[in-house]
Amino acid sequence: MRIIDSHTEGEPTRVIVGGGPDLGSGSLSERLQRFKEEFDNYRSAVISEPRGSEAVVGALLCEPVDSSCAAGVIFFNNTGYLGMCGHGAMGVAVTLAYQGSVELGICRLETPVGVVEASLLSPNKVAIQNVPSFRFRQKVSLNVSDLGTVVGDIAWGGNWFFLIEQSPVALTLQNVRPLTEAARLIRSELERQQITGADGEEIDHIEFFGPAEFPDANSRNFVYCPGGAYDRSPCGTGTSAKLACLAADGKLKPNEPWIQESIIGSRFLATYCDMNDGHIVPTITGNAYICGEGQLIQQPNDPFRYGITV
Ligand code: PYC
Repeated sequence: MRIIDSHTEGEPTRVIVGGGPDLGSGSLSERLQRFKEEFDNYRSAVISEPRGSEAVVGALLCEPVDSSCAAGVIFFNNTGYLGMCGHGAMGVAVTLAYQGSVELGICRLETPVGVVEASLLSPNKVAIQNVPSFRFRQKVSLNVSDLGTVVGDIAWGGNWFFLIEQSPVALTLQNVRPLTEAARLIRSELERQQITGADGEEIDHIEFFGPAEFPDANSRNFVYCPGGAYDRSPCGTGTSAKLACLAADGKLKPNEPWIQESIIGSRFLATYCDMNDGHIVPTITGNAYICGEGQLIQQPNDPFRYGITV
């Protein structure tokens, strides 16, 4: 498989640009289903050690159904598949530009949860117009053993998030382990109580907020991803879910900028348009950089050619 690696505000994306599985035709959701059922070992080979790491999000490029799109994209990680991925969409746009497949300007990407519009503002700076986002439930109270009562909102930003305004642990990089453990406990409690997103969908991202370190940013976050890794970037879909909550609370107006800082101090600039139907359309801007290019090799006698999996 031929790959191009990038990072968006510190969070890695590995795009399969050649030699990936042939998922045939059909909608992106149908092809995602085929990926899951028939080719999951490609996912683990690309993401799991020894070729990848838990922090990497993979992106398989495929033919779009919508001919206005530059590419179809299926995102995946160390545990499964993602409907959308904001930092990953920025990584894909920058990768396509690096390859010479698209020029600066608008590049539409078709994902299993809808079309996102990437504006390449420079070879590294990308603004993503995300899928419509919304808050589903407000102030859900959870009693979590070892943590006590935590209160959070449930929102969709292309993935399902449980967003906690007051982080139970101080938001410093040194605290990544206790932050990860607190988020893991909250996710398990949501699962135990069968608290879900709309249509019973699993809430697989947990997001904590607190004060920003830098005075010009609005907030700092910590985002726990489905496979247990934390997002090094402020998380595009997580920032979209945050905007949906701020909009629903009347705390942020349409087009008003929101600077979301990540746990490593990198940042996204976010704004939204109100669809006046309970949904908003977020635009998230960040920077992605190419950091590697190459070929993944799977020798037939390598016992870990499909990665080290649990
Ligand atoms: O940027 O949306 C995002 C994302 C999801 C998981 C990791 N990053």
